[in-house]
Amino acid sequence: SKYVLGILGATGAVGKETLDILDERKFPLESLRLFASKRSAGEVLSCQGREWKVEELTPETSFAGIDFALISATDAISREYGARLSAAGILVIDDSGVFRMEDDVPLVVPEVNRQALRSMPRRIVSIPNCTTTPLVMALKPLQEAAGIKRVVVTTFQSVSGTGAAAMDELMNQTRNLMAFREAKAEVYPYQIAFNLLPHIGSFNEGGDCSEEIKIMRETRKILEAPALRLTATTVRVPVLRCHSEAINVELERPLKPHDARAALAEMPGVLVYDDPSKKLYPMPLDATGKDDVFVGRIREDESTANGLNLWVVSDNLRKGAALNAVQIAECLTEH
Ligand code: 2RA
Repeated sequence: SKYVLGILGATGAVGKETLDILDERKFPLESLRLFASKRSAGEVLSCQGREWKVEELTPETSFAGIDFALISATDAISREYGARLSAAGILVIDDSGVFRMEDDVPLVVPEVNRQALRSMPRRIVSIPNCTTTPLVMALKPLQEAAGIKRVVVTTFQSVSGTGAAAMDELMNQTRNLMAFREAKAEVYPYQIAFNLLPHIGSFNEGGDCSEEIKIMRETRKILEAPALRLTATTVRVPVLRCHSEAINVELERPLKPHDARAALAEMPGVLVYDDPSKKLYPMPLDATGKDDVFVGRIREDESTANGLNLWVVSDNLRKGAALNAVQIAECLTEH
């Protein structure tokens, strides 16, 4: 059978990636309804060889006939329309953080915890933050092979995580600096070109930022490990696409790098890309546009018992958002 999909936030970076992925994966589409703000309404986007006109999302919009709604817009849109659409019997796949930590909303990466899709009392399923997904994709096989005691992760997040305006800001600042002109910072608090910002989201009184809190809470929920000891530092870097993560894991039982590499290689959706002797390690330029989570620099951490270091790179617009959402829709349409 075929399905009617609604995409809220269709003209954003994730929305456009979603259309490409629906095309590539030949998702069984009966039709599409694309929604965006007034500013983008009227745009025509193509998917599966057909043209689709973007509609303005308004409180009067009728969603009749839609089977699945993919939301990747603002938290306010997710809060208002996620509730409204699911109440209308539409299955909502939400990319925001609004519902992720609710007990009656599954938080899903299909390769890691697809079983969580069995219970969706509110007809809402959340996809994780784009830094959480690659982390749990790498941790799951290690958790199964040797148990996990503690994780320390530092992220290097591209500006596409903030959106198209941030990508423009990085490019414009770089051009201006190359021409010895002033580089204005509007999207970010400071210049991002040739700089690093250890600040994503908002700070709490303890000095953690909301992006770090999200990674810690979401990872524990997805791995069903509420007591997992985990700490994160999130950094915005002057890269256009892909998030990278330096991950240090303290396992419960011994696991040699060779065996860790084998466990990771067996994980669907993970590509082990790791041969320092040939200068082979994951980089954003390798993972951009790709579906896999790239894992490399797998090596023992001799500073602790059963310690392991690894380096993970994944496309934050694809597996970090759009691909994960489409894969969930595929899971829900399989009979
Ligand atoms: C970011 N993870 O990178 C957040 C939202 N995509 O900005």
